[in-house]
Parts: sequence; C-alpha cells; structure tokens
Amino acid sequence: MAVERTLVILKPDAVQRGLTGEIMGRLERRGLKLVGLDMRTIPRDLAARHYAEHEGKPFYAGLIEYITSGPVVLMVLEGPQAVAVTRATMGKTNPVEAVSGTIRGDLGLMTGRNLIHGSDAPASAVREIALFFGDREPQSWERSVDPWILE
Ligand code: DAT
Ligand code: MG
Repeated sequence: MAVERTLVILKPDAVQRGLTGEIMGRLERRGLKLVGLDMRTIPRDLAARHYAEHEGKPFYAGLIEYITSGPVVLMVLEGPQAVAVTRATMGKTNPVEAVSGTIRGDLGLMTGRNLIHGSDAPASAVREIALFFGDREPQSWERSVDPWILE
C-alpha cells in the first residue's frame, strides 16, 4: 500500500475553539504519523494560491477571509493512503452531511466553519506541502509502535 503524505490545516475556528488537541489526537490515534507541524497566520497571497481552484466561486471571498482570519495549525501526516484516510476521518465538507464519528460530523455545523482542511488527492498533497513547508524537510523519525499499526 502506497505510503503518502498529506497536508492538514486546523483552521482558525479550530484554534479559537480550543479544538486543536482534540483534532490532532483523532488523527494521531488513527495511526497517521506526524512529520511536520507549525502554527502561523496564513497571508492572503498564500491563501489565494492554496485555494486557487475555488477562485470565482461565490464562497471564495469568504473562504479567504476565514482562512486568513487568525492563526492556524499546519500538519504533515504520513501513512498508507494518508490522503484518503485523513479525508475519511475529517468527514464531508458540509458538517451537516458529515457522519457522526468524523471530525466535522462531531464538532462542526456549517461549511464555512468546518474546522479542518485535508488535501484531496496525492498530487494536491505534494503541491500543498511544497506551498506551506517548501523551505524545510519533513521530520523523519522512527516510530517504535509501527509494527503494531502497519502490517
Ligand atoms: P474540502 O475542504 O472538503 O476539500 P472544498 O475543497 O470543496 O472542500 O472547499 C474548500 C473549502 O471552501 C471548504 O472546506 C469550505 C469552503 N466551501 C466549499 N464549498 C462551499 C460552499 N458551497 N459554501 C460555502 N463554503 C464552501
Ligand atoms: Mg478541498
């Protein structure tokens, strides 16, 4: 099974609501390995590059306002099919449709305050990790419990 990396952003609402630990804990407990971590406020130009695919859509301006409105926590996670596993753990984009047990389904109510970003495909993950962590290498480390998580 392909080992992938994915970019996660714990959005400003997750930080302001004190949910970063809760959300990081869920992703850690899933078995994904943390290989990058940072806290910062995303500048508008970087937000625009990150969300370029949504430019021109009715929610675009609000999305840029929201994602740049305060500090976020950025994570790079690694594991087999890390992109799909992270998306499944997050739940659907609209928290109303996200099933219970998912991050958005348990902790959110509205699409414009849906707590978390996760790359939507391996190619997007490569692009987004370069965008946010391009100037540094992900942390490589041996995780002693790996034989109990990975076949
Ligand atoms: P996701 O974040 O699940 O990958 P997306 O890439 O389609 O979803 O959209 C990016 C973000 O834009 C999403 O997390 C919240 C916002 N958004 C998407 N569709 C929206 C809509 N119809 N109304 C308001 N905000 C929306
Ligand atoms: Mg997306």
